[in-house]
Amino acid sequence: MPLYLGVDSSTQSLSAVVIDLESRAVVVDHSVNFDERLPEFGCENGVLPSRDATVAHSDPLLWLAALDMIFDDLRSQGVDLSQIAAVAGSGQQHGSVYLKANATEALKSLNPRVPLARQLRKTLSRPTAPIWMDSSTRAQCDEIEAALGGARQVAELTGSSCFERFTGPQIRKFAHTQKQRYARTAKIHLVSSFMASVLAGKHAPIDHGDGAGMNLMDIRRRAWSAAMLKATAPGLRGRLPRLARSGSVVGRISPYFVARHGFSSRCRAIAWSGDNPNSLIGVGLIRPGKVCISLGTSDTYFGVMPQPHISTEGEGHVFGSPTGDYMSLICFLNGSLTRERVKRACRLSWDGFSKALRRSKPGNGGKVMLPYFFPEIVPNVLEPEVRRYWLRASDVKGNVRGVIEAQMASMAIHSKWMGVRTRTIYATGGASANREILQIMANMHNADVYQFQVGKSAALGAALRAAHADRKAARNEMPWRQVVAGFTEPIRESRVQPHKPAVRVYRAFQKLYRACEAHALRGGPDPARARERLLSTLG
Ligand code: ADP
Ligand code: XUL
Repeated sequence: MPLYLGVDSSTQSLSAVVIDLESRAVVVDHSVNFDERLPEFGCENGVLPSRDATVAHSDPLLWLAALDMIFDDLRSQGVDLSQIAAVAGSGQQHGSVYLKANATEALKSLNPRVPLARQLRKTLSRPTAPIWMDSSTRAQCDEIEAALGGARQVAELTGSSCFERFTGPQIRKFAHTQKQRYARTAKIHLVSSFMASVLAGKHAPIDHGDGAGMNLMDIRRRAWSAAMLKATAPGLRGRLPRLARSGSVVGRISPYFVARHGFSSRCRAIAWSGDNPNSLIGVGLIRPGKVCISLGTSDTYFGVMPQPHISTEGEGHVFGSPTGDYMSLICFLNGSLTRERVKRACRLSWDGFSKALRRSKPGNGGKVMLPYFFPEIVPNVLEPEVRRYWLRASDVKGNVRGVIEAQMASMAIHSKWMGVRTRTIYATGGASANREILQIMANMHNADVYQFQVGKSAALGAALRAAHADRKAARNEMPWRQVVAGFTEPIRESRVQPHKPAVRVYRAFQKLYRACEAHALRGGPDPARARERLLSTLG
């Protein structure tokens, strides 16, 4: 029976999920953690050290080394890679890889006796890749928006106003500050299209899902926008790959993977997409109605939309969905790494963290944290600073509850523009294993929350995309609902229901949180009155 492989190149790890479509079984679920397995690349949590807190780059060679490593791992676990009919993938969104003209030939003639990282090193025109955590391009965002007539115009055209981490502003910064390297750049890939190019042995397209995260694609026409390219950098058109549907077949897998890792030469290489569009499929969101919250390195809140519905206040994005619809998404940078900071400062294990949540009460006795350990995307905070209201830094339970209530309140507040009345939330990503966190999510959103068997929704979504695309290419297309059936149902018994008294407390808490946010970020009035009102609901 044919197997399908989904690979997810994320911030902290590379994951692989292999599925058997016939028996609806996940046969492999495996990850390579960058810091643990490839420390020689000098990254921390998958990011290169930087003196400037707004700069976040990673090493494309690290991702290549992880790709060779994960296939070695799978074979040593007895997985027969020759049974894989098609492979698709998922990349952390927005990150970009800069290649010289010699990349075309190098990709075509990969030598199976030499590791990928070693032979592709010479093709990089820029040794590092800016990733989604980078917030160093505010000036470029302002310049691009000004050229287009304002942030709203850019949002209407591309699905998002200019965001610092988006690829267009990143390219503009590179083109202006490193002119010679830009001149030597022949092709600019996203993480997704770069990894797909390596697997296919030729330049792969950028799909509409990930292309929408660049501030370069016309979201309705799904084509490069001439106005955006012009406002971004000179000579950009020729440096970008073509755009394509997310189910496009790039070609057969490169002979490198056949000779070195035992793939079949018939294996199809499918276009990759961003991690969030892949996760949408991995949690079975093929129709509007439900939302998913992914608690990974970033926390994301997303759902399907038949038509683009755009946030004009800069709170979120519209991307293409792999089904051909659209998806709306909000990304919070202070996700897992921020929870880890609090956990570490309080010297707790995850069990201890959960215990602290169980032993403290909704509303946190009126203590509030604004958890900007890192620059934040929504709301926009460029200079990281943790703000505490009526909360001492030494209060363990208060800080643990403070960070989670802040993250959940921020999601509830900043997702209002989507206009979705959320009754069911699908939770995924590493921290979705934590039921105490999910209880706060359920209470804050007044919604049922469900967990999934496979926490790696992006890699699973990629495997399902591979299956869908392969069947279509073989003129044996299967509808999406049939492709995802049996893989993406949440665990029924995992339902976390909202507690009504806590839901009431959180209505007042959200007002207090909003007031603290306005006070800290916009010089708004003292939030003491909002706190009084919360304390009166706490009784
Ligand atoms: P990525 O975005 O890199 O794919 P994952 O979705 O794999 O990340 O999530 C990894 C994160 O999950 C880790 O950084 C860790 O903070 C978090 N995590 C793992 N177990 C728990 C837990 N029990 N409670 C809270 N967070 C957890
Ligand atoms: C989405 C975003 C992150 C990355 C990394 O816009 O920036 O979710 O995709 O996971």
